[in-house]
Amino acid sequence: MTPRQPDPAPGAEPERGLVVAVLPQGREAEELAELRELARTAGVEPVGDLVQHRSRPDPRSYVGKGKLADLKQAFANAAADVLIVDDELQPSQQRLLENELQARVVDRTQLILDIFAQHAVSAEGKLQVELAQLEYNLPRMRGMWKHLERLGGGVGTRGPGETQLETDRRLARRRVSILKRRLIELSRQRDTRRKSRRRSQTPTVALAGYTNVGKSTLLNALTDAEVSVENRLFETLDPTTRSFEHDGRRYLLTDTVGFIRRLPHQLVEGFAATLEETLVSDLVLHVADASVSEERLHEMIDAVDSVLAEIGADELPIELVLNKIDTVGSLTRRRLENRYPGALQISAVTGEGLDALRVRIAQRFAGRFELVELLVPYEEGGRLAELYALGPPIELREDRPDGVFIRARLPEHELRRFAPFLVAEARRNGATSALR
Ligand SMILES: Nc1nc2c(ncn2[C@@H]2O[C@H](COP(=O)(O)OP(=O)(O)OP(=O)(O)O)[C@@H](O)[C@H]2O)c(=O)[nH]1
Ligand SMILES: [Mg+2]
Repeated sequence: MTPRQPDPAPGAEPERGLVVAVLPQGREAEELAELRELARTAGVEPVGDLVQHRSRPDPRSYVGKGKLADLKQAFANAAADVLIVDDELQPSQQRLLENELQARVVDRTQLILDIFAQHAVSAEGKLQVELAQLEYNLPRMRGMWKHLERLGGGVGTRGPGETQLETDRRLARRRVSILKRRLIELSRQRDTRRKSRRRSQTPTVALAGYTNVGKSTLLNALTDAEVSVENRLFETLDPTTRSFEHDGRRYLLTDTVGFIRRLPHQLVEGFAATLEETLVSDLVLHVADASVSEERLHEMIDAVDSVLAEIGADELPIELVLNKIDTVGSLTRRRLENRYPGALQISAVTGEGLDALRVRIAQRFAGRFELVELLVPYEEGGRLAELYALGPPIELREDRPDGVFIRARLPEHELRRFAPFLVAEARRNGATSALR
């Protein structure tokens, strides 16, 4: 696991980190801002930075050979303890940099994995992080035993270090398969819970979006949830589902883990089960942060779209919601309106636009249910039980001389089953569904 100690005790000096990025020209301001934010969230104070403009990192030393001297100088000048690198390093690049600087080098993936490790709360979240960490560490284990390898020496013999390395690798691989099995088991249990939710026909909405855009704040604002909200990255890792009512109908709303550009693949894999929560929803609210620059906003929206595509959620109906609209003026609002026509502008903090959002969600589902009036004769009591088992919102029930009169919203595909009892098709709910 990672050697760094996160979240220093109050009063203790946080570690000092120099951040370094290899980038094409013109992108550094925002790229570095995000990397600094990641460092801070992980408990490292960014005390300096260095950017090299290149089309791609140097395969040996990440920054170019010539730039290495500048890097050492900057590291010393900033009195840094640790180097934070914007990309995932090859194990050999990491070793070379560590040797050059005589200090620890943490790459972007490790940084994100660390943050996830600090924030994992549920047993499942912890397993997912452990799995991702093991998958990150497996190809990097060789370095850990270097000092022992030297003891073995000799041509054709394996040093004790190598043996130990093999043992460790085997143990790690075994642990990986145990973790995978457990996660599959947990995912199955989740599946069962989900199925029972499906049976109840309650429409499910997932909140997806870049990290720190306000998904949890929105969940809290729309439901009575008390999910933790923090101005830092990856506050939420575990999906939380709560319900809210609008116009007599119940909806389920699920908060999910935030995305980030270049999400480490170990995490996409490890968190697949959690991300599945998004996949099985009926509607995805893609929450974006309107308080950042338009370029950054666009980039974040793109990053989320590509993760959604990666997990196969891009075929679901998606509704873009621009949050934190309280932080921008009328000019920006109009510009955003032009750029993202139809996207609701809301503030989870002030409550602005939340009524419109509830209406929008309801409209999305309107066509899936139909308001009907049924008269079920008393001798057909079994059918009445079936009806109740569907759990539809029942607006009226009256015992009449010739049977039980029911006014309810039925899922469209169940209508035929109850057709014989239809009294009259009640007024349709207006809006046609965008879901079909
Ligand atoms: N001004 C303003 N701030 C907001 C709004 N919504 C959320 N925030 C702030 O944005 C920060 C992040 O909010 P969260 O709800 O934790 O964001 P999240 O998307 O759940 O973040 P992760 O769980 O880390 O992915 C907090 O400091 C919130 O107070 C909003 O509408 N307006
Ligand atoms: Mg959150």
